[in-house]
Amino acid sequence: MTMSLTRRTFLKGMAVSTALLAAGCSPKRDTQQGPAGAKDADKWVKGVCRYCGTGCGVLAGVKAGKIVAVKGDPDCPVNKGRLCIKGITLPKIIQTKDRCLHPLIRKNGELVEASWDEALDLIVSKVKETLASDGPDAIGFYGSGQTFAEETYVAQKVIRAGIGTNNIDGNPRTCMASAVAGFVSTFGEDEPSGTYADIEEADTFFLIGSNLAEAHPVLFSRLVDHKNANPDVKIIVADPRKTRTADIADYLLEFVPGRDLALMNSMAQVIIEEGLTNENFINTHTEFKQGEKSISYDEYKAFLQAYKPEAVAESTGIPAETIREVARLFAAPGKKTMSMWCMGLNQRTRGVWVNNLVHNLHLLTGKICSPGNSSFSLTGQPSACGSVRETGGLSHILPAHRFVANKKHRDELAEIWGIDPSRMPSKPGYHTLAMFKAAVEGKLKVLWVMCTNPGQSLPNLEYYRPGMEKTFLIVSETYHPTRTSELADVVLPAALWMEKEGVYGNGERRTQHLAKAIDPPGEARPDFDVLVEVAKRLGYEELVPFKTTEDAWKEYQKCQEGTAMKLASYPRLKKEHGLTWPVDSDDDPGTYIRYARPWDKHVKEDAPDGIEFYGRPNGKAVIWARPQVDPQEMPDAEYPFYLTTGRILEHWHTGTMTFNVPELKNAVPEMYVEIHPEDAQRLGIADGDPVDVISRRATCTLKARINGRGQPRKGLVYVPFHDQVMERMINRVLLDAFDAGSKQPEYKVCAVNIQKHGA
Ligand SMILES: Nc1nc2c(c(=O)[nH]1)N[C@H]1C(S)=C(S)[C@@H](COP(=O)(O)OP(=O)(O)OC[C@H]3O[C@@H](n4cnc5c(=O)[nH]c(N)nc54)[C@H](O)[C@@H]3O)O[C@H]1N2
Ligand SMILES: Nc1nc2c(c(=O)[nH]1)N[C@H]1C(S)=C(S)[C@@H](COP(=O)(O)OP(=O)(O)OC[C@H]3O[C@@H](n4cnc5c(=O)[nH]c(N)nc54)[C@H](O)[C@@H]3O)O[C@H]1N2
Ligand code: SF4
Ligand SMILES: [Mo]
Repeated sequence: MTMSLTRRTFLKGMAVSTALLAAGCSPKRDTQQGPAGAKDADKWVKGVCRYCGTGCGVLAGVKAGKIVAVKGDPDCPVNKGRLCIKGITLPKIIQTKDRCLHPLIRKNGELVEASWDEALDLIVSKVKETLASDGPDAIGFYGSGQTFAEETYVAQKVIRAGIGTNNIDGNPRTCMASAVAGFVSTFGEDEPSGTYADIEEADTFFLIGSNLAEAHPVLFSRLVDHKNANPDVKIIVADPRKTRTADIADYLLEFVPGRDLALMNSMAQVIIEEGLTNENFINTHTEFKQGEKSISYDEYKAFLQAYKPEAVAESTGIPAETIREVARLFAAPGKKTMSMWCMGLNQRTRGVWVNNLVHNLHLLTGKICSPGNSSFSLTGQPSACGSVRETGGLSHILPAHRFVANKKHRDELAEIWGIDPSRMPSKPGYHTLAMFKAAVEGKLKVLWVMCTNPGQSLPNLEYYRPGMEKTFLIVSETYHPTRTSELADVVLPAALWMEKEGVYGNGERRTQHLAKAIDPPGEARPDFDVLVEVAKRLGYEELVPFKTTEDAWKEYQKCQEGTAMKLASYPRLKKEHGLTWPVDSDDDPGTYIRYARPWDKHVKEDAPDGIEFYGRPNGKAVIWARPQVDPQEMPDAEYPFYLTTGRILEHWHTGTMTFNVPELKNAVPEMYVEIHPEDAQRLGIADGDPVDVISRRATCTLKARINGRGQPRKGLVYVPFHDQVMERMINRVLLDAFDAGSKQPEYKVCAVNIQKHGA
């Protein structure tokens, strides 16, 4: 090895280590991280990190009824012992001064302490009264990708078969709905074909609309390790903002927000024009569609002619030659390509279409359904997949990937549940924004919110918050006050992470069990127990014959029979470190790659190339012709900037947990607005100056951040949405447009003006 090579390798190693530290991860995989308390623990209880959809396995160290330390589970294949800064500091979310310890009910305008009996009686009488006066559709449940699967399973069963409405939705609507609709419209079934194991197999990575370094830090660390060990690995990052993820990029496409459709159509055009397609794969495993109708391959090619790189260079802000280079890299013969994306694509009025376009690139090149070839939608919450997409926790879906609109599916469930099919409501319920709008309009009289904080996380809050105040609002929460519990009529104190037993399902189809390690404080109770008790008090005993979460799991497993979404049993989940479904028998090790043999046994034995997209009637995936359509609200003379919002490493959503951890709070005590240096200079704004961010809906005042960890392109500003202080709650400023197909809100693009505060 020459000197210069050694030096180059050393420098590269330095760069990736720095990237790792920026992600808050230890660079060494096998380090048994854990705070000082680790040596005091009497026992270690197996669980999963409370935060992101990565789904890192954890071991919680317990002493005298308290969690004294957390370390990464070395046997969990997701993280192999590694954790990020949020995972390491988990014990500190438990004992805090704002834990909600007793039920509260609103009396004379004030929330006052009450007994559980009093609180539950009030809920039951209100529900019965509303059923009599307004019928079942005046009642709704808004859940979360952070509950356990058993909790949402019970909630949706009681809402549907008990109350008699499909008005159950949840925050995954704000997060994953476009990914779900993207998978279903392309492959006929939800959830990705590959798993995280593809990271170590791939040669090329296409990260679009994902800030992996801050939002999925341990996956980022796996990618960094892989690139470190294989210097030829190439990474393309497409984001209108230079983020920490860009630190490891070979290509950075800092394009105009909302122009992903044009960008990916252009890549597809280059791939076809330059003969980089896999024609055998296209002919055998795909078909083409545009809108409602089928089209030919030639018609698709003709459609793409408008997206030649030269034609979209200006509107996307990416030079034509760069588009060609990344398309060639993506499609390079003999190389394996993995795409990963998250909210930059999903949270858009064309979220479904833009998901389709990533799948298109994989289908055109045949880079899917084999190790390292993966069209992988990253999941945000720890159990958005496991607890909501799989259990039927949205208004249009039923357990095990069934659909409300499908009578056969409804009848199957009625049979499993032992109820008359007429008790299964057939009308799809309110999606998230429709549900909160119905509250504003006085049509929704009772709303139960569990494990989510819509009073802070919905868009256009000035419009929706009064509706939450007006409706009879029940809030199941671990902390009080929050921006939602402050609006409640009843607050039910919830047991938190590791204070209850249940199952999470992460973004790679991995189902993992969390054991109970400690008792909840005060009178806090697991959400599962509360749901079961309320159902009983409402007279639906026969729907909830569950003493434990395992009882509910067993019934839920019955719903999975005959589908390809088969999950492992409790005894196995307790013993093993997560299993990726389908898990078809008690000795099945789980499925690495779906739709492909030898891994997926649901594929016909004689399927050509061992591949079958069995979710589709003809076994073929769809390549969609989807045109560029701009976001709903574009900058104009009065509101000349694009605003986008998102996350930072240290904080989790509405901050209820992470602002309780001193290390995380002190790292970033308040949110800010990132501005491009030229824009700032033109407006006389210096780093740290207070800046008004003004939209048609509201104004926030935040400190300017220039050349910070995220650097937006010119004409774009960025605000993380974690702040709880009203003047800095950016969701007041956001517009509530949503995708017509997925109903997911467009959190990622709206128009604002900015000015120095007081100027
Ligand atoms: N630290 C931390 N981690 C988290 C969370 C958290 O709150 N904190 N939340 C979890 C959850 S629920 C989720 S959903 C995930 C979200 O994970 P990510 O989606 O990775 O995070 P975001 O910051 O919301 O957005 C990602 C990027 O989208 C970019 N973007 C904006 N507009 C566009 C556009 O038009 N096109 C493209 N391509 N990109 C655009 C933004 O600049 C941003 O860098 O994170 C999960 N992990
Ligand atoms: N501006 C902007 N807004 C966004 C987004 C964005 O990118 N930009 N992203 C959207 C996305 S992707 C998401 S996922 C949502 C997330 O938005 P939310 O779900 O509203 O945010 P969280 O802070 O995760 O809320 C979870 C709540 O559950 C409580 N909790 C914790 N554990 C338990 C438990 O076991 N039981 C109960 N009952 N409560 C518990 C926590 O204290 C917390 O208040 O935000 C959406 N809003
Ligand atoms: S990467 Fe996500 S799941 Fe893993 S420790 Fe960090 S927050 Fe937890
Ligand atoms: Mo999310």
